Amino acid sequence: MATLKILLFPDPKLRTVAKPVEKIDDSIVKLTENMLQTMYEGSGIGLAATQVDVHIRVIVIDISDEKNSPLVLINPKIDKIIDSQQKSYSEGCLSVPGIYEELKRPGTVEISALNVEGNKFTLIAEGLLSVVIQHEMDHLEGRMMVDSLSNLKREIIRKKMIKLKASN
Ligand code: GNR
Ligand code: NI
Repeated sequence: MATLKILLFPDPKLRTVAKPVEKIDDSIVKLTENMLQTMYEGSGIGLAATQVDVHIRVIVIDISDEKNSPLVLINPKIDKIIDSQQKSYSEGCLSVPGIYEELKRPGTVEISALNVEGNKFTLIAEGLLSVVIQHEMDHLEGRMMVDSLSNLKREIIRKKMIKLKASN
């Protein structure tokens, strides 16, 4: 396994729209393993392939405290918004380290995806899981947490991230 480099905002590659996975082969399995390792190493609870500069529709998630419940979603879709009432959550992002922003999203959603064996599954996500899945699916569309902020706030964050990159 390998740790992958995470792209940082405002890297324009984070704006790439990811393509569907057509065939789940060894390279996809290996990618999911490396993404999980990268996520755990960064103390994240989710990671989209976009963030490691691979522009296909793959996300990994683990919201468990023990970090022993990895979830892989390939070609994820929101089938149904079950509770459209927007819920607010303080979100972080490994591509915008150290920044937390309150974002509103639908509370409960029904998701379908393929697992790493290529089998379709559905799940009803609520609470933190729902937030993280929606956050990761935004990455696959080239959208980011900072997009809904004011231009001023986004500009402050952009400058912070450029300084952070220069100091690394
Ligand atoms: O680690 C992460 N924590 C988090 C907290 C609240 C809402 C969303 C997230 S996802 C984030 C990891 C990440 O950047 N995924 O793209
Ligand atoms: Ni993120």
